[in-house]
Amino acid sequence: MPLFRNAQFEISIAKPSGLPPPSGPEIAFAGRSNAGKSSAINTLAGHVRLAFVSKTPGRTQLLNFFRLNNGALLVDLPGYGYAAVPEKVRREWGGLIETYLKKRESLIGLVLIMDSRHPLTALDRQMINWFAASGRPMHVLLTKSDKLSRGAAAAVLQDVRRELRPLGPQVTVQLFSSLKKSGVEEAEAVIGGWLQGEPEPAHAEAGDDAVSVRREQAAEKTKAPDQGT
Ligand SMILES: Nc1nc2c(ncn2[C@@H]2O[C@H](COP(=O)(O)OP(=O)(O)OP(=O)(O)O)[C@@H](O)[C@H]2O)c(=O)[nH]1
Ligand SMILES: [Mg+2]
Repeated sequence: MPLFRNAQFEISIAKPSGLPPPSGPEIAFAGRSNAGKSSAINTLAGHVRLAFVSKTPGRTQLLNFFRLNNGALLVDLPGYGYAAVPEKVRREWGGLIETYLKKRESLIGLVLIMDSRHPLTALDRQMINWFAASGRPMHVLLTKSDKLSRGAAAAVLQDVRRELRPLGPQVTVQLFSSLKKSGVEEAEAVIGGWLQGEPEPAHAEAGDDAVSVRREQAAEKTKAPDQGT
């Protein structure tokens, strides 16, 4: 069974105080508004309308949690960088995203979505550098690759990989298209690897054991410098 099949909507939250107690490893999807985060979640899940997709930027205004078969959660974050959102709302979202990414002990990795036609904006770079410093893995999906020629897409992939290489091997990059459903297996392999971690033989089998081990590891990792700031 592919990792993301049968993902189920679990909860939406509007404020950090609404965060449910951790109940499984979480993988967040972040990126500029309209980059294609919700579409990527739907594509990975093989489900047309799991996460809400819209032509109007700023559609996802809440943190939306989707539960996978193996107990892990995907978290669709509101997009950043959407200028038309009133300043007050933007600050609230920013606060919500930042609090979640900084404090959530069950967050084991970040999927960062960038439109392959406009990668590495200033806000993307901020997010990438800030999150990479937490030591947790990050996988970049250069999405909407269907809008580029093969050659242009390959060039973008190479450029972004080269730019991010100094951040180390925990930052990985691939092309993705929700329209063409391309890149799904590669993304599943990377995210599946995070969920399995580097299991010790005693915990090698999938299921609750692997998940709780992973959660403990995630909790360990977040005791890094970020905590308490
Ligand atoms: N051609 C193409 N269009 C895409 C792709 N992914 C997303 N889109 C389109 O881009 C628009 C935004 O997609 P969403 O998935 O809602 O983007 P989002 O990042 O979740 O946006 P916010 O929730 O507003 O931050 C929609 O019109 C999608 O149909 C893709 O891979 N290819
Ligand atoms: Mg969205």
